[in-house]
Amino acid sequence: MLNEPADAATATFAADPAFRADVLAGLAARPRAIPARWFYDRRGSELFEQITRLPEYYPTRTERALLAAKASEIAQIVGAGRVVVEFGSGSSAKTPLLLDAVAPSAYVPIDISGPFLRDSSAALARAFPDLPIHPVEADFTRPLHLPPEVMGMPRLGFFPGSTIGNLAAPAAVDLLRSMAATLGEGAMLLIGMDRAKPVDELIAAYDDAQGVTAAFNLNLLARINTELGADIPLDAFRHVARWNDDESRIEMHLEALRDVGFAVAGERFAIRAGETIHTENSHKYGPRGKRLLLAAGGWTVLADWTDPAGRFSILLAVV
Ligand code: AVJ
Repeated sequence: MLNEPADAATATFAADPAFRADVLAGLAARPRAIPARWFYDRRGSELFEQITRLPEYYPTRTERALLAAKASEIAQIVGAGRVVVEFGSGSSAKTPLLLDAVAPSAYVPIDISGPFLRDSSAALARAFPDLPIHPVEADFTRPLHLPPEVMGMPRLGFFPGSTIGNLAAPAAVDLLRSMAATLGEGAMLLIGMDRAKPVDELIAAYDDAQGVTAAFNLNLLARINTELGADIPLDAFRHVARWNDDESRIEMHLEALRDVGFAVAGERFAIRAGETIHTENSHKYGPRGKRLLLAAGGWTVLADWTDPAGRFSILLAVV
Protein backbone atom coordinates (compact mmCIF):
# COMPACT_ATOMS: atom_id res chain seq x y z
CA MET A 1 0.00 0.00 0.00
CA LEU A 2 1.07 3.60 -0.58
CA ASN A 3 2.21 5.78 2.28
CA GLU A 4 -0.75 7.47 3.85
CA PRO A 5 -0.88 11.24 4.28
CA ALA A 6 -0.59 12.27 7.93
CA ASP A 7 -4.23 13.32 8.32
CA ALA A 8 -5.51 10.06 6.83
CA ALA A 9 -3.24 8.10 9.16
CA THR A 10 -4.70 9.99 12.13
CA ALA A 11 -8.23 9.38 10.93
CA THR A 12 -7.68 5.65 10.41
CA PHE A 13 -6.02 5.25 13.79
CA ALA A 14 -9.32 5.45 15.69
CA ALA A 15 -11.35 3.59 13.05
CA ASP A 16 -12.62 0.05 13.44
CA PRO A 17 -10.14 -2.12 11.50
CA ALA A 18 -12.99 -4.39 10.38
CA PHE A 19 -14.82 -1.37 8.92
CA ARG A 20 -11.68 -0.30 7.07
CA ALA A 21 -11.09 -3.84 5.73
CA ASP A 22 -14.73 -4.27 4.60
CA VAL A 23 -14.80 -0.89 2.84
CA LEU A 24 -11.45 -1.34 1.05
CA ALA A 25 -12.31 -4.90 -0.05
CA GLY A 26 -15.88 -3.91 -0.96
CA LEU A 27 -14.85 -0.98 -3.15
CA ALA A 28 -12.26 -3.11 -4.93
CA ALA A 29 -14.68 -6.02 -5.57
CA ARG A 30 -16.92 -6.45 -8.65
CA PRO A 31 -19.76 -5.85 -8.14
CA ARG A 32 -18.78 -3.35 -5.47
CA ALA A 33 -20.54 -4.04 -2.16
CA ILE A 34 -20.20 -2.95 1.47
CA PRO A 35 -21.98 -4.94 4.24
CA ALA A 36 -25.14 -3.30 5.60
CA ARG A 37 -23.98 -3.63 9.20
CA TRP A 38 -21.81 -0.50 8.72
CA PHE A 39 -24.85 1.77 8.31
CA TYR A 40 -25.25 2.03 12.06
CA ASP A 41 -22.97 4.73 13.39
CA ARG A 42 -24.69 7.28 15.66
CA ARG A 43 -26.18 9.25 12.74
CA GLY A 44 -27.14 6.05 10.89
CA SER A 45 -28.91 4.69 13.98
CA GLU A 46 -30.82 7.97 14.32
CA LEU A 47 -31.82 7.86 10.66
CA PHE A 48 -32.96 4.25 11.02
CA GLU A 49 -35.15 5.26 14.00
CA GLN A 50 -36.69 7.92 11.70
CA ILE A 51 -37.23 5.30 8.99
CA THR A 52 -39.23 3.13 11.41
CA ARG A 53 -41.70 6.03 11.82
CA LEU A 54 -42.15 6.79 8.08
CA PRO A 55 -45.64 6.25 6.65
CA GLU A 56 -44.19 4.03 3.87
CA TYR A 57 -42.05 1.88 6.18
CA TYR A 58 -44.58 -0.74 7.34
CA PRO A 59 -42.32 -3.41 8.99
CA THR A 60 -41.78 -1.84 12.43
CA ARG A 61 -45.36 -0.85 13.20
CA THR A 62 -46.77 -4.03 11.64
CA GLU A 63 -44.49 -6.25 13.70
CA ARG A 64 -45.21 -4.32 16.90
CA ALA A 65 -49.00 -4.61 16.40
CA LEU A 66 -48.66 -8.31 15.60
CA LEU A 67 -46.55 -8.91 18.69
CA ALA A 68 -49.12 -7.09 20.83
CA ALA A 69 -51.99 -9.05 19.28
CA LYS A 70 -50.31 -12.45 19.74
CA ALA A 71 -48.55 -11.84 23.05
CA SER A 72 -50.76 -14.12 25.14
CA GLU A 73 -50.65 -16.92 22.53
CA ILE A 74 -46.87 -16.63 22.48
CA ALA A 75 -46.74 -16.70 26.28
CA GLN A 76 -48.88 -19.83 26.37
CA ILE A 77 -46.48 -21.79 24.17
CA VAL A 78 -43.28 -20.36 25.63
CA GLY A 79 -44.30 -20.67 29.31
CA ALA A 80 -43.01 -18.45 32.12
CA GLY A 81 -39.48 -18.25 33.52
CA ARG A 82 -37.28 -18.36 30.43
CA VAL A 83 -34.29 -16.10 29.95
CA VAL A 84 -35.05 -13.75 27.05
CA VAL A 85 -31.93 -13.28 24.91
CA GLU A 86 -32.27 -10.48 22.35
CA PHE A 87 -29.88 -10.50 19.38
CA GLY A 88 -28.87 -7.01 18.17
CA SER A 89 -31.07 -5.38 20.78
CA GLY A 90 -30.41 -1.82 19.51
CA SER A 91 -32.94 0.49 21.11
CA SER A 92 -34.98 -2.53 22.40
CA ALA A 93 -38.17 -0.79 21.24
CA LYS A 94 -40.29 -3.96 20.99
CA THR A 95 -38.86 -5.68 24.03
CA PRO A 96 -41.31 -4.43 26.72
CA LEU A 97 -44.20 -6.05 24.84
CA LEU A 98 -42.48 -9.42 24.99
CA LEU A 99 -41.19 -9.09 28.57
CA ASP A 100 -44.71 -8.17 29.76
CA ALA A 101 -46.11 -11.27 28.08
CA VAL A 102 -43.63 -14.04 28.93
CA ALA A 103 -42.65 -13.17 32.54
CA PRO A 104 -38.97 -13.99 31.98
CA SER A 105 -36.47 -14.95 34.71
CA ALA A 106 -33.84 -12.62 33.20
CA TYR A 107 -33.14 -10.50 30.13
CA VAL A 108 -29.88 -10.66 28.15
CA PRO A 109 -29.59 -7.98 25.44
CA ILE A 110 -26.70 -8.56 23.02
CA ASP A 111 -25.44 -5.67 20.91
CA ILE A 112 -22.20 -4.68 19.25
CA SER A 113 -22.71 -1.03 20.27
CA GLY A 114 -21.81 -0.51 23.94
CA PRO A 115 -23.35 2.97 24.40
CA PHE A 116 -26.64 1.89 22.79
CA LEU A 117 -26.70 -1.23 24.96
CA ARG A 118 -26.15 0.73 28.19
CA ASP A 119 -28.87 3.30 27.37
CA SER A 120 -31.50 0.74 26.43
CA SER A 121 -30.64 -1.54 29.41
CA ALA A 122 -30.99 1.42 31.78
CA ALA A 123 -34.39 2.31 30.31
CA LEU A 124 -35.60 -1.29 30.60
CA ALA A 125 -34.31 -1.57 34.17
CA ARG A 126 -36.52 1.42 35.08
CA ALA A 127 -39.56 -0.18 33.41
CA PHE A 128 -38.88 -3.67 34.86
CA PRO A 129 -37.25 -3.02 38.28
CA ASP A 130 -37.49 -6.68 39.42
CA LEU A 131 -36.06 -8.20 36.24
CA PRO A 132 -32.35 -9.18 36.28
CA ILE A 133 -30.71 -7.65 33.17
CA HIS A 134 -27.31 -8.89 31.96
CA PRO A 135 -26.16 -6.93 28.86
CA VAL A 136 -23.55 -8.52 26.62
CA GLU A 137 -21.48 -6.29 24.31
CA ALA A 138 -20.64 -8.64 21.46
CA ASP A 139 -21.03 -9.51 17.79
CA PHE A 140 -23.98 -11.90 17.88
CA THR A 141 -23.20 -13.39 14.47
CA ARG A 142 -20.75 -15.75 16.20
CA PRO A 143 -21.60 -18.24 18.99
CA LEU A 144 -20.95 -16.70 22.40
CA HIS A 145 -21.10 -17.56 26.09
CA LEU A 146 -24.11 -16.22 27.93
CA PRO A 147 -23.45 -14.63 31.35
CA PRO A 148 -22.89 -17.15 34.21
CA GLU A 149 -25.95 -15.73 36.02
CA VAL A 150 -28.28 -17.42 33.51
CA MET A 151 -26.50 -20.80 33.49
CA GLY A 152 -28.89 -23.75 33.23
CA MET A 153 -32.02 -21.60 32.71
CA PRO A 154 -34.23 -22.31 29.66
CA ARG A 155 -33.85 -19.68 26.92
CA LEU A 156 -36.02 -17.75 24.50
CA GLY A 157 -34.10 -16.00 21.72
CA PHE A 158 -35.67 -12.82 20.32
CA PHE A 159 -34.67 -11.57 16.86
CA PRO A 160 -37.27 -9.04 15.66
CA GLY A 161 -37.30 -6.56 12.77
CA SER A 162 -36.54 -9.01 9.94
CA THR A 163 -32.87 -8.28 10.54
CA ILE A 164 -32.29 -11.86 9.29
CA GLY A 165 -33.36 -10.47 5.89
CA ASN A 166 -30.07 -8.59 5.56
CA LEU A 167 -28.39 -11.94 4.98
CA ALA A 168 -28.46 -14.17 1.91
CA ALA A 169 -29.49 -17.77 2.64
CA PRO A 170 -26.04 -19.27 3.42
CA ALA A 171 -25.17 -16.52 5.94
CA ALA A 172 -28.71 -16.57 7.38
CA VAL A 173 -28.41 -20.32 7.97
CA ASP A 174 -25.02 -19.84 9.65
CA LEU A 175 -26.52 -17.18 11.92
CA LEU A 176 -29.51 -19.34 12.89
CA ARG A 177 -27.13 -22.21 13.73
CA SER A 178 -24.92 -19.90 15.74
CA MET A 179 -27.98 -18.69 17.69
CA ALA A 180 -28.94 -22.29 18.40
CA ALA A 181 -25.40 -22.91 19.71
CA THR A 182 -25.52 -19.79 21.90
CA LEU A 183 -28.98 -20.59 23.30
CA GLY A 184 -28.44 -24.31 23.82
CA GLU A 185 -30.64 -27.40 24.04
CA GLY A 186 -34.39 -26.88 24.37
CA ALA A 187 -34.22 -23.19 23.45
CA MET A 188 -36.94 -21.37 21.55
CA LEU A 189 -36.58 -18.50 19.09
CA LEU A 190 -39.08 -15.74 18.31
CA ILE A 191 -38.11 -14.19 14.98
CA GLY A 192 -39.61 -11.51 12.75
CA MET A 193 -39.55 -12.08 8.99
CA ASP A 194 -40.79 -9.68 6.32
CA ARG A 195 -43.01 -11.10 3.59
CA ALA A 196 -42.95 -10.82 -0.18
CA LYS A 197 -45.55 -8.32 -1.41
CA PRO A 198 -46.33 -6.06 -4.40
CA VAL A 199 -43.14 -4.41 -5.64
CA ASP A 200 -44.52 -0.85 -5.52
CA GLU A 201 -45.16 -1.18 -1.76
CA LEU A 202 -41.64 -2.49 -1.23
CA ILE A 203 -39.99 0.22 -3.31
CA ALA A 204 -41.95 2.93 -1.46
CA ALA A 205 -40.79 1.48 1.88
CA TYR A 206 -37.13 1.65 0.78
CA ASP A 207 -37.27 4.91 -1.22
CA ASP A 208 -39.54 7.13 0.85
CA ALA A 209 -40.93 10.48 -0.29
CA GLN A 210 -39.11 12.44 2.44
CA GLY A 211 -35.73 11.01 1.42
CA VAL A 212 -34.88 9.63 4.86
CA THR A 213 -33.82 6.24 3.43
CA ALA A 214 -31.69 8.07 0.83
CA ALA A 215 -29.99 9.99 3.65
CA PHE A 216 -29.50 6.72 5.57
CA ASN A 217 -27.83 5.11 2.54
CA LEU A 218 -25.66 8.16 1.71
CA ASN A 219 -24.59 8.46 5.37
CA LEU A 220 -22.42 5.39 4.78
CA LEU A 221 -20.25 7.50 2.45
CA ALA A 222 -20.12 10.33 5.03
CA ARG A 223 -19.04 7.77 7.64
CA ILE A 224 -16.30 6.47 5.33
CA ASN A 225 -15.10 10.05 4.82
CA THR A 226 -14.87 10.89 8.52
CA GLU A 227 -13.68 7.54 9.92
CA LEU A 228 -11.40 6.37 7.11
CA GLY A 229 -9.92 9.67 5.98
CA ALA A 230 -11.66 9.58 2.60
CA ASP A 231 -12.69 12.35 0.20
CA ILE A 232 -15.74 10.84 -1.52
CA PRO A 233 -17.89 13.63 -3.04
CA LEU A 234 -21.35 12.79 -1.67
CA ASP A 235 -23.09 14.76 -4.45
CA ALA A 236 -21.65 12.31 -7.00
CA PHE A 237 -23.93 9.52 -5.72
CA ARG A 238 -27.64 8.89 -5.47
CA HIS A 239 -29.72 6.39 -3.49
CA VAL A 240 -31.32 3.54 -5.49
CA ALA A 241 -33.75 0.91 -4.18
CA ARG A 242 -34.51 -1.95 -6.58
CA TRP A 243 -36.37 -5.25 -6.44
CA ASN A 244 -34.34 -8.37 -7.32
CA ASP A 245 -37.01 -10.93 -8.19
CA ASP A 246 -34.66 -13.91 -8.61
CA GLU A 247 -33.35 -13.43 -5.07
CA SER A 248 -36.67 -12.14 -3.64
CA ARG A 249 -35.05 -9.11 -2.10
CA ILE A 250 -34.93 -5.33 -2.06
CA GLU A 251 -31.43 -4.09 -2.82
CA MET A 252 -30.09 -0.69 -1.91
CA HIS A 253 -27.30 0.75 -4.00
CA LEU A 254 -25.37 4.00 -4.26
CA GLU A 255 -25.17 4.91 -7.94
CA ALA A 256 -22.46 7.18 -9.33
CA LEU A 257 -24.04 10.12 -11.18
CA ARG A 258 -20.77 10.88 -12.99
CA ASP A 259 -17.28 9.42 -13.33
CA VAL A 260 -15.76 9.93 -9.91
CA GLY A 261 -12.36 9.38 -8.29
CA PHE A 262 -11.49 9.43 -4.61
CA ALA A 263 -9.13 8.04 -1.97
CA VAL A 264 -10.00 5.91 1.05
CA ALA A 265 -7.29 5.34 3.67
CA GLY A 266 -4.72 6.27 1.03
CA GLU A 267 -6.05 3.89 -1.65
CA ARG A 268 -7.41 5.34 -4.91
CA PHE A 269 -10.70 4.27 -6.48
CA ALA A 270 -12.37 5.28 -9.75
CA ILE A 271 -16.07 4.66 -10.34
CA ARG A 272 -17.81 5.19 -13.68
CA ALA A 273 -21.10 7.03 -14.11
CA GLY A 274 -23.96 4.52 -13.67
CA GLU A 275 -21.87 2.03 -11.64
CA THR A 276 -23.19 1.21 -8.19
CA ILE A 277 -21.98 0.26 -4.74
CA HIS A 278 -24.35 -2.39 -3.36
CA THR A 279 -25.05 -1.45 0.28
CA GLU A 280 -27.92 -3.64 1.50
CA ASN A 281 -30.09 -6.67 0.85
CA SER A 282 -33.47 -6.99 2.51
CA HIS A 283 -34.88 -10.43 1.74
CA LYS A 284 -38.65 -10.95 1.65
CA TYR A 285 -40.05 -14.39 2.34
CA GLY A 286 -42.91 -16.52 1.07
CA PRO A 287 -44.70 -18.94 3.43
CA ARG A 288 -42.48 -21.91 2.59
CA GLY A 289 -39.27 -19.91 2.42
CA LYS A 290 -39.53 -18.96 6.09
CA ARG A 291 -39.89 -22.57 7.27
CA LEU A 292 -37.18 -23.82 4.94
CA LEU A 293 -34.69 -21.23 6.16
CA LEU A 294 -35.40 -21.96 9.82
CA ALA A 295 -35.20 -25.72 9.21
CA ALA A 296 -31.84 -25.33 7.46
CA GLY A 297 -30.68 -23.34 10.49
CA GLY A 298 -31.64 -26.17 12.85
CA TRP A 299 -35.01 -24.81 14.05
CA THR A 300 -38.47 -26.43 13.94
CA VAL A 301 -41.35 -23.98 13.53
CA LEU A 302 -44.01 -24.22 16.26
CA ALA A 303 -46.11 -21.26 15.14
CA ASP A 304 -46.24 -18.71 12.33
CA TRP A 305 -48.31 -15.56 12.88
CA THR A 306 -49.04 -12.98 10.15
CA ASP A 307 -50.91 -9.67 10.33
CA PRO A 308 -54.34 -9.48 8.62
CA ALA A 309 -52.90 -7.62 5.60
CA GLY A 310 -50.23 -10.32 5.14
CA ARG A 311 -47.29 -7.95 5.38
CA PHE A 312 -45.11 -9.37 8.13
CA SER A 313 -44.66 -12.62 10.09
CA ILE A 314 -43.49 -13.58 13.54
CA LEU A 315 -42.42 -17.18 13.94
CA LEU A 316 -41.80 -19.22 17.05
CA ALA A 317 -39.36 -22.11 16.64
CA VAL A 318 -37.66 -24.68 18.84
CA VAL A 319 -34.16 -26.07 18.44
C1 AVJ B 1 -33.07 -3.22 9.99
C2 AVJ B 1 -32.40 -4.64 8.21
C3 AVJ B 1 -34.60 -4.77 9.04
O1 AVJ B 1 -34.05 -4.20 5.85
O2 AVJ B 1 -35.86 -3.15 6.37
C4 AVJ B 1 -34.58 -0.02 6.45
C5 AVJ B 1 -32.95 -1.81 7.37
N1 AVJ B 1 -32.83 -0.42 5.29
N2 AVJ B 1 -34.61 0.76 5.37
C6 AVJ B 1 -34.68 -3.42 6.57
C7 AVJ B 1 -33.46 -0.78 6.40
C8 AVJ B 1 -33.55 0.53 4.68
C9 AVJ B 1 -33.99 -2.79 7.79
N3 AVJ B 1 -33.50 -3.85 8.73
